[in-house]
Amino acid sequence: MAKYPRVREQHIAVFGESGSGKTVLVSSFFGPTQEGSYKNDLWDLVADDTGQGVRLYQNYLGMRDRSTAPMQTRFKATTYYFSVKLKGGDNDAAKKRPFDVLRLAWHDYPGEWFEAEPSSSEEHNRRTDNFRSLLRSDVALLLVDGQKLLDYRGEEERYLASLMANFRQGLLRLKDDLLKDGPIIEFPRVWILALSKADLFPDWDVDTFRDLVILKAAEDVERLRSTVAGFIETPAALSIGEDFMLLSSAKFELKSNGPQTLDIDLTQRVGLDLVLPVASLLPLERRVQWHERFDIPRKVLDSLADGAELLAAGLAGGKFAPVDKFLARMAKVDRGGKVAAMAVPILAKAVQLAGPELKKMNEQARAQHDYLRATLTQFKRDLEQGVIDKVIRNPK
Ligand SMILES: Nc1nc2c(ncn2[C@@H]2O[C@H](COP(=O)(O)OP(=O)(O)OP(=O)(O)O)[C@@H](O)[C@H]2O)c(=O)[nH]1
Ligand SMILES: [Mg+2]
Repeated sequence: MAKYPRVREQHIAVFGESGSGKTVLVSSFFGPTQEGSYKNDLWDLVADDTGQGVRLYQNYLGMRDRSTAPMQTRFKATTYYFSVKLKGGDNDAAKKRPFDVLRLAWHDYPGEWFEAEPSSSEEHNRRTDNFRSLLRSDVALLLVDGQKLLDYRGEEERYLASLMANFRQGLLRLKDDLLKDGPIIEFPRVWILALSKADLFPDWDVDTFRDLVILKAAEDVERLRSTVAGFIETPAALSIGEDFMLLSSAKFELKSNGPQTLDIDLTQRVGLDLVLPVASLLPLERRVQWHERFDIPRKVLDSLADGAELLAAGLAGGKFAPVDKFLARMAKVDRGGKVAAMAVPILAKAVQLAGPELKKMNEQARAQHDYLRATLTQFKRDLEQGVIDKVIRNPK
């Protein structure tokens, strides 16, 4: 018998220099879901570690009610575990679903890593160990600090070049230790360039940001890409500099009447609702695209979006007849060839769902109280909307 609740875990790594907005981001992601007035008809978000959850909510309340941003956490690596708990635990649809909880592990890396050499060999070892824990992430967000872009207005290439070089250096310092056993199979393979503090650029969309990066820093991004490619097995399966998004945790505004005070409007967020969809669905989509384009060794496919079959089954559900049979076989632990071969068309179909057909499936799933499918189709709709609104851009 399977254990209940069945949990599917997804990791996301957030990289950014000190002050680029990582801690505010995770606080603003979580905080609103803890407000008394928060409503979500499909799932509840909880922090697996109560103390962590309280601290994040405190950060959020500090911003909301006192206009103070959280303390910087420059030297501290933290992994936050959140669980998206699907509603409707004991209905019929729930009994058939492949999982009940989608757990998000959010790795918040200290800015200092990318700026300074480790001060001792213990510090070096600590960094290496911490870095190992993020290798399970499929997606990494690379933050480009909007405030720095403003500070370097007109010569953004200087900031962007140093940012990319710092990321490269941060990785290269760990390379020998990480590659002791040869190229790494499981490694983040989708690196999204994300503009943090996008509220500082009210008239930008994701294309404005992308054009700036390409115009001013294409070579630096390419250098970072080839550095990362040097870490991994099957380097063709790697996207860096292809996905872009805008992020803003709140609208931060200086009030200039009287003594200068900060106004933080947390109702005006950008891109945060895309974090769950990006973490859960983007690896699945990329896996299908890469699989269609070139031969990827099985071990790499399996490590990329591991458990993608379950997600695809949750997404496409009973609409595609093979799914039930497929899940039954999965349950019998046929991890070999046959199940994988069956999975390909299911994955492809799940990924292709779009537009009116996707909308219809989402409405049906809601009507049938099939909360898993409703949630996953909603995530897919959110991604679609993010593209339409030009908050996120993915390669075709
Ligand atoms: N305009 C604007 N400012 C922001 C936003 N998010 C963060 N900031 C500002 O940036 C400062 C630093 O944010 P943090 O989240 O603490 O930065 P961090 O990346 O965690 O930095 P370290 O902990 O040093 O690694 C905050 O105190 C805010 O003043 C945002 O979305 N918009
Ligand atoms: Mg921080």
